[in-house]
Amino acid sequence: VDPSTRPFALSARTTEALAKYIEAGKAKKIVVLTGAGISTSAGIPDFRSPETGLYANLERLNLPHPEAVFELSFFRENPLPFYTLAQELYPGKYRPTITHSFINLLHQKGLLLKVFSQNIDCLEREAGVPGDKIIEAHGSFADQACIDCKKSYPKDQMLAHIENKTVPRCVDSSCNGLVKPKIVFFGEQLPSEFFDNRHLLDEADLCIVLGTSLSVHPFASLPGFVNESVPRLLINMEQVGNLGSRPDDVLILKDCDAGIKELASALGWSDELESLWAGT
Ligand code: CNA
Repeated sequence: VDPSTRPFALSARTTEALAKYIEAGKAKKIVVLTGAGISTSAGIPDFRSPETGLYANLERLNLPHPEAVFELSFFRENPLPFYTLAQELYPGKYRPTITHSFINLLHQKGLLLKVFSQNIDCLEREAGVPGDKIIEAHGSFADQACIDCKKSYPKDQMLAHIENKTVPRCVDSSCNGLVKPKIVFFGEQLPSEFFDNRHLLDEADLCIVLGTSLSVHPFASLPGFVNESVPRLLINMEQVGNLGSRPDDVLILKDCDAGIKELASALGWSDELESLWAGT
């Protein structure tokens, strides 16, 4: 197709064409959707990558099936596997990746509308993205409560339990329920801010999907809310969801950090990005 007559937002389905779209000031409300794949290079395993993913390495926890570690019914019976994992995943141990810094760079340039993250590692925040720009769709370790009476549990005591891989119990001894960080388990409702902000996908003038298998609902439905005429970029090891099905979808099927560096280079932002990342 002759680029000048291509009746779509992008002149071609390439990184360069997308960079031109951004440089032309057409992307000022960017929504970024992230998953575990943006944190693997920080040293945090994802769930589903064969061999390296958590699900492939959970035998040692003696689970009936890998997902059980994030199921409330299993947690009630045996909370220890979750606390073993929590000790590994707990925020503060890992450095944000250059991909996380790119999200912060979008924010600093005033182009980031919102980032919806499925991750519980808080690395978007640690990269410098302000809290009000982040929707932690699957909750976070920021808060914790009893799963029965819902009473809040002190942070310092929680930290001690996480560090020792022991199981905290409700502050109310007559309840004695199990305490769990407010990360969303399978079957649990997502935080209300997820639903309150979902409409932003419809306002976006660019959607960037990074490092997710898009296999967990309702998060997986978010790219579908993006306007048909708005470009969507996927940077992931594999094609996921229906990304690629629209004329303005751009797919960079490789490592997130490599794909992000490619995009930053096309935008002339490489030095800025590297120095932002160096400061994390
Ligand atoms: P997932 O289902 O494990 O999928 C990860 C996706 O990323 C896959 O498509 C991989 O091919 C891809 N991928 C892995 N590494 C890279 C890389 N370096 N570059 C590009 N692509 C890569 O993870 P999702 O996030 O989609 O699943 C949702 C779950 C995973 C959420 O509920 C998270 O809470 C949960 N999780 C979070 C973390 C974390 O906080 N870092 C870690 C593990 C799991």
